[in-house]
Amino acid sequence: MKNYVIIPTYKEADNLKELLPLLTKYNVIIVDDNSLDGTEKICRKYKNVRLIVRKNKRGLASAVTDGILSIKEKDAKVVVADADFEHDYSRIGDIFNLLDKNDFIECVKVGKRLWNRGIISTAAKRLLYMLVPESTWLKDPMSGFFGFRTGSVDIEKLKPQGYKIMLEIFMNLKKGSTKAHLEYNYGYRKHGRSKLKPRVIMEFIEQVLRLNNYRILVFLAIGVFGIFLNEFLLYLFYLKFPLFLSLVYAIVISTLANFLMNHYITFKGRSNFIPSILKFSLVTLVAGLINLGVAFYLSFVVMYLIANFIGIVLSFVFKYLLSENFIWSISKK
Ligand SMILES: Nc1nc2c(ncn2[C@@H]2O[C@H](COP(=O)(O)OP(=O)(O)OP(=O)(O)O)[C@@H](O)[C@H]2O)c(=O)[nH]1
Ligand SMILES: [Mg+2]
Repeated sequence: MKNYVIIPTYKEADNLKELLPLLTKYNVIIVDDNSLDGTEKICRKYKNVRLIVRKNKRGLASAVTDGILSIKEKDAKVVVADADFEHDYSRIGDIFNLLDKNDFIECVKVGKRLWNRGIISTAAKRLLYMLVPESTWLKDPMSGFFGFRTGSVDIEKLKPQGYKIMLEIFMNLKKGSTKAHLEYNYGYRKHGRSKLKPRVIMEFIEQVLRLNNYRILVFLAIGVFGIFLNEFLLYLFYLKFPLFLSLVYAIVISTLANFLMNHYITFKGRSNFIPSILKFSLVTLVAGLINLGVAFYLSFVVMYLIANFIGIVLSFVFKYLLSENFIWSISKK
């Protein structure tokens, strides 16, 4: 099976000068976004390097995707790495070896990071893990150093957006794909500057919502619908029954409707009915107590309606996160 090393570049000529001599035994694909810094001249010196220059496109993830699409073989082994020496190129051979028996290899960095980037990426990682539980297999989901077999990925489903192409490829692995981790020593950028812009944070949030299949929005819509259903039922019951009983009926039925809709729509096929409804009842109770506690406590500080609203928002977040990771949790292999 053929091996390829794909490296996306933007203004990395100085790094490429030092990097390409280290990679002469591999088929290298450089996907450059028209850097005009001498990248072309350097690449032309190497017979094993194929250079793709993109004139009208920018973006790391789409560059890697274009590199993958340029591979003609049905199944090939691919390693993706940055050009700036943060990744350990001496491990590329190990990744290719691991790809003999695995479809996907995540390279996990060990070593220090700048503290502020550490905080941002830890927060991003937490958000991702909570909203996209499948991704928790990845130890370093923001990484751009990984390997995979092209035959094990639904390439046509990739939506290259922003920076996180490994995550995108991981989420589009075919069923039954085998995977492994490999640790490497994290290095520091040799030349030039990071191309990371604040915009990537927004792009990342968009990508997380998409990988979450917008379940959080469906969950929210079902919740809002439940409020109206509750009011409507209360109106109907109160025509016939005393208020307290009508309230109990309306609450019980709208809560049950909420469960059914989330079970059969938002988290369809994720877990069995009985355990889900038992866990749901427990979580609903605790969420109610959170709403009550927060609203009551905060009412000493702010207006009671605002206090209640904050309580509602917090109990929503609590209930959503537990829905995703407890009530309808997926089995993680
Ligand atoms: N083709 C292409 N490559 C890019 C683009 N943005 C970044 N790259 C390349 O992708 C790799 C990673 O970019 P960096 O800017 O180092 O990003 P990072 O490593 O995630 O962030 P730092 O930790 O700040 O270095 C480098 O080889 C870049 O040249 C782009 O828009 N197009
Ligand atoms: Mg970098």
